[in-house]
Amino acid sequence: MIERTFVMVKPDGIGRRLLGEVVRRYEAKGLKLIGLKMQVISTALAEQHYAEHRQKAFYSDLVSFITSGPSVQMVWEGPNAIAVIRQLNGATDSQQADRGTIRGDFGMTIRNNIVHASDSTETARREIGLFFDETELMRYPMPDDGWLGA
Ligand code: 3AN
Repeated sequence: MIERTFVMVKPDGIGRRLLGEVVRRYEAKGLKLIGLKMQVISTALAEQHYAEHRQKAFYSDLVSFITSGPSVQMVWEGPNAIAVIRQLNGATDSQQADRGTIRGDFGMTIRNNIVHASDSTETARREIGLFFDETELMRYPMPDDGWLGA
């Protein structure tokens, strides 16, 4: 099934100049970029984004980290894009993440783990809606749409 998923390159990823590396990996895999923006996200937006973690001990740290500098928000599209991108990102704890994944190759901690990506169709819909208007999402053909099943 063709899915859309929300990805954020967090302030540590931007600060370490890893944006291009993240985008390159998703593009090389065959995913399609349909939305892109950069901003320092507000505390209010960060709290909405991480609402499911409100009760967790690391919540306030998480909100202050994600708002600490510029981050890049993206929407990617493709067959099973949600699972495919989570696989490319690797396990949440960068030290446990497999080598060959973004977190496994570039991360050392659970908080500074470079990227965020939606974990289900429901989350993807919610997160895309928080950061993008439908008019900001591009519809355009790719040469390989047919044989990718897209
Ligand atoms: P994922 O981003 O892999 O879906 P979640 O949703 O379990 O992971 O966690 C959301 C974010 O919270 C993670 N990306 C990570 O930055 C942060 N986080 C998770 N667990 C911890 C922890 N024990 N200490 C600090 N930050 C954490």
